[in-house]
Amino acid sequence: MNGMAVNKNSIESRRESLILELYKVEAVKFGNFKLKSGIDSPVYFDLRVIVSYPNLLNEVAELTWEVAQSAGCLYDSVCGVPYTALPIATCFSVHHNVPMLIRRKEAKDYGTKKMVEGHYKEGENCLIIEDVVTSGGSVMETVQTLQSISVNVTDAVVLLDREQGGKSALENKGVKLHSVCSLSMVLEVLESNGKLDKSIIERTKKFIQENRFDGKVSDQNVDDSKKKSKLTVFSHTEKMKMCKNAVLSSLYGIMDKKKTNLAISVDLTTSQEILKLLDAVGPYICIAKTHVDIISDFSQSFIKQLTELARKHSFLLFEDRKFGDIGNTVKHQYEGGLYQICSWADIVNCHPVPGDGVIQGLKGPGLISNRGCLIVAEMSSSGSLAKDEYTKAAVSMAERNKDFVIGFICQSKLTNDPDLIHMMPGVQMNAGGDNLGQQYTSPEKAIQSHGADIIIVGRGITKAMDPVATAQQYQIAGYKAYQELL
Ligand code: 5BU
Repeated sequence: MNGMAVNKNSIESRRESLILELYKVEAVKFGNFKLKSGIDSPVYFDLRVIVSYPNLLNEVAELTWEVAQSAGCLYDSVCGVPYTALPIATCFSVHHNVPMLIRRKEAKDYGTKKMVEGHYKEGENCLIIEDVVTSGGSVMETVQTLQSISVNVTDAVVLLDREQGGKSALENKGVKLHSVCSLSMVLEVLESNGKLDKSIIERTKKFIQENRFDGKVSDQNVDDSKKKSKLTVFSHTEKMKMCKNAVLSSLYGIMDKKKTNLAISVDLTTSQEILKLLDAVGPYICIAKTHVDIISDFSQSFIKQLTELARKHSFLLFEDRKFGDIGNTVKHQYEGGLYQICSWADIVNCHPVPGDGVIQGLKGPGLISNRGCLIVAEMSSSGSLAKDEYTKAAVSMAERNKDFVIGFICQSKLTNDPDLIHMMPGVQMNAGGDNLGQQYTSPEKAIQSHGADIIIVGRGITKAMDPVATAQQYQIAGYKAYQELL
């Protein structure tokens, strides 16, 4: 059996470096994530990525071994919980000459129908290795499989204990859980190294307290899916700090400072009407959305005045151009022609229908000028073809291009990723639509039921008797709906 003394101090300092490294490679992320259990969590561990960093994987395996040694665990073999912990267990096994067992998730449906691969002796003791423990359910599944072939389990080592009750739940079943780090340790290290804001720390701690499994081992895929917690919603300030894109971060900053999630769609057809209205509603909006190709007297002088207003009132400019051609064409349409959109619009949008080329075409000039792009993933108009698989493909396209894509024009919440924002058109206080297919949702529903971060309102304001007072009403309604979610 294995066992050897280990220097505890060296583990402490290596733990800290390990946490910083895991944060750096985004194996630890803060945002809004749906767990397998259906619970929305402010923190997510994706330890699958460590296989891309051999030194890090090695260090994880070494610390796992050292924790097992300092806890005095005695074992004849080691078994990783499939799949993320398999490479950790493999390194552990190879470096310390400990035989490994592999647990199959499903028995082979041919041949030997084995649940466990590798040679073992009845009555031997196996050490379980896991990446993250929440309720302890996955560790317990592996324990039960091993017990079914008469292999004993007394100890398990986990890289990260989320401290949601898994440790005591496993102890109730006779399995001692030892961890390389705990979630509190992760928060402490990231806070003391200036990586996380106090509010994120507090929110995460609150989440852990409110989502404990209280000593019951359960399979998260089954039991826990029934006990969904309240949706964890991040404030604009928190999102501003979490998101990596500069355009998005400045947008969240504006939303927070001006207390608005209102984008006006200023679909008027003369320069003067647009400039006059924007000067008046400027204090209530975070974005002015334009269709410059409907302006009858478009000129570069209009653009100069528009950008001055944006600066004066602190709002972003979004040209709703909906690029939808091959990369080479959209590149010219974006940077050249009459409108030279890239030179002044902070945000543009595109249809995903041409494939990634449309993003690649826009990205060249866009990134040079620090711009952001939204993908039209869903539309507000009746009979829209942008749904189901098309919308899913739009989300993947955004995820692949997060250096330039900052979110979606959509009608529903498509992701919890703080780097991707949801902007929803088709919003009016009066339900219904127009006679050309537009369909309206109220500001409250857009934010609270459809998951919009930003409401886009056009004629609800521009055609109102008093557009300025109405814009303020939309600002208040939209912001109140958001605050109620917090
Ligand atoms: P409305 O007046 O609030 O209906 O104007 C909505 C604006 O949003 C208008 O400029 C449309 O071109 C734009 N829009 C939309 O209404 N629905 C969509 O799905 C998309 C854009 Br994409």
